[in-house]
Amino acid sequence: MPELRIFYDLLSQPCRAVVLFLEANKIPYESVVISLAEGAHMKNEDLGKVNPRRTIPAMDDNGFHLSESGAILRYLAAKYKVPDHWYPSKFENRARVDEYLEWNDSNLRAGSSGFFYNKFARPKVFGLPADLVKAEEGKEKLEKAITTFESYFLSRGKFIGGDDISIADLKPLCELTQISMTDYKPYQDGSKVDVWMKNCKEILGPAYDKAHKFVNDVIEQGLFKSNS
Ligand SMILES: N[C@@H](CCC(=O)N[C@@H](CS)C(=O)NCC(=O)O)C(=O)O
Repeated sequence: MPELRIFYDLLSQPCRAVVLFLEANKIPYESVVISLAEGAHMKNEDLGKVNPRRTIPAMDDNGFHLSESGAILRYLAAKYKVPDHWYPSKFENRARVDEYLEWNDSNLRAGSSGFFYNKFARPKVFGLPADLVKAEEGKEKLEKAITTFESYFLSRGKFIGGDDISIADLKPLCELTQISMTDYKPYQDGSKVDVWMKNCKEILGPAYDKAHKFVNDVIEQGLFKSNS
């Protein structure tokens, strides 16, 4: 049994980012699946010990407990000595990755999760009324974030850190795959962000498919289409 335990739900964007990284680097881990829809994050005793704030992803590495996907990704990249491009040792390149990770949660994630949670997850996952005002605010924030993402964060090459994929790419990728479950597409076919997504998917290959099994099933079922 691997000593690394990861608490996650593939419905969650930051959880998928961590699972993607583990799968892409073939790092062995024990899955502890926490169903957000069933409120398991509030009840699971082990999760309460590993992360008293009860958010996922959370990690238990042989007694070392960590939450926050960005911190978990940096920790795993350092501990497992993965190829350098994931979290570059050259400090300028690493700073670019960190710059994105600092920006993501209050911009691109705030927009995408604000839209998705209020319009789709509340009614279709949690049995709560949709909040369309907050969903609209999320959508506006997401569109603004995508403009910045393209003009600034994707200005240095194929990926955020330059020509190679890094942990920074995994977070926005999973935010935008969340939106791909809906009938709203916040960017044009062939746009910079669209091409970047295709490049990420291509390079991640089977790891992408494994982490996105839930997303791909939902797309097939049309669960998060506005009129379903
Ligand atoms: N900034 C955190 C966000 C974690 C987060 O919000 N996770 C959600 C699922 S996407 C969660 O655990 N929600 C349950 C809750 O907040 O009670 C990260 O990147 O790990």
